[in-house]
Amino acid sequence: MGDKAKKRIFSGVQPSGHLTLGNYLGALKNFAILQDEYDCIYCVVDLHSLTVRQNPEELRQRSYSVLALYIACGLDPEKNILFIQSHVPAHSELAWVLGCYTYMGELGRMTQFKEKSSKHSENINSGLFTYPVLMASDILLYNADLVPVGDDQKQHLELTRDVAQRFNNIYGETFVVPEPYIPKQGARIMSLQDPEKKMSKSDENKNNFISIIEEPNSIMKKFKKAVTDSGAEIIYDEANKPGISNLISIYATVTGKAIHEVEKEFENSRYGEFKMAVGDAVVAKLTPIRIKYNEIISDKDYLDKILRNGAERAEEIASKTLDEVYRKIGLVRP
Ligand code: ATP
Ligand code: LTN
Repeated sequence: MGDKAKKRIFSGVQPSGHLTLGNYLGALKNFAILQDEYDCIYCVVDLHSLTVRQNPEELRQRSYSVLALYIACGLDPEKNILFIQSHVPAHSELAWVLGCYTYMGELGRMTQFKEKSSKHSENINSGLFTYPVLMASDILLYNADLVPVGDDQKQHLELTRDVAQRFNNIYGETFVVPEPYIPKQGARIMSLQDPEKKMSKSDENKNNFISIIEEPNSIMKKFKKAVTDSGAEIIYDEANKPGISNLISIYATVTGKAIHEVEKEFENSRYGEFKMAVGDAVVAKLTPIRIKYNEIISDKDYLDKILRNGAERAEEIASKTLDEVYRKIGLVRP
């Protein structure tokens, strides 16, 4: 385990679609908040997105798009390591090793695997099954102390911890056992049309999600159409009012207010008015990000330079961990 002055953070986002308000509130917003206090590594996990069939040209474009969004959301490329997973081969290499320390039973219990297998029943590939092993490799290669993610990734983090502990028990202290960092608010933003389901960037119904770079008119239309519940009160009740509760969560997280403050603020309002207030707050939050994104997305030289630098810095850390692992398990080193 290397010497680290600051605690280290690692997280990643798949380039599997346009990043959503859920990705922003559950993950990216916190990435930016944590960058001063921690030594941060943020990755575009392109290999993970191959578990679902991708259009090659779109995938390439989206990988740049995630990087540009990292920067547009406030991540400083000098301060943080920003890179693409496939640029550092140690991720795939460690994944093979860790796969030999992960049980089929553990992987079969993963909710994301079950959900994605039923959604893509025509393509239940082995990558979908071993996905969490690659994720564990991402995190453990950098000896991350903390992993900021949305609520849906909690189970994968637990598996990562189990694999790290298992390896450490056999071979002696090798990996830092990471902790999840899941925000109190915004960790599980739900779909606008189907609030029982999480907002997901790969949803085929575009009315279900708000993209981070969506135009204000379109954002307002989607909030206007968002599903609400029976009754007229604006109160937080996930079980009986999933639609309104989701909108309250969004408004609270975007404005930094507590749920009870939001309920109070809108106690005399109708659903329609409240939906427009949520839309306005989201537009206000996302507009500067969209403007910054549009400024940098076409500057491929700038983005490529960041990627080269990021991969170099990531590689330096990752190759040391991989070498230590190879030695400990008994591989002959060249
Ligand atoms: P996909 O639809 O392709 O599975 P996704 O939208 O779930 O993608 P990921 O790339 O898997 O997004 O996730 C990036 C980060 O955003 C993760 O930390 C994840 O937990 C978080 N996240 C994803 N969806 C939400 C959501 N609806 N609410 C809060 N956080 C979320
Ligand atoms: N599995 C995550 C994306 C991801 C990740 C990671 C997150 C891949 N590797 C490492 C944190 C740390 C997802 O589906 N959201």
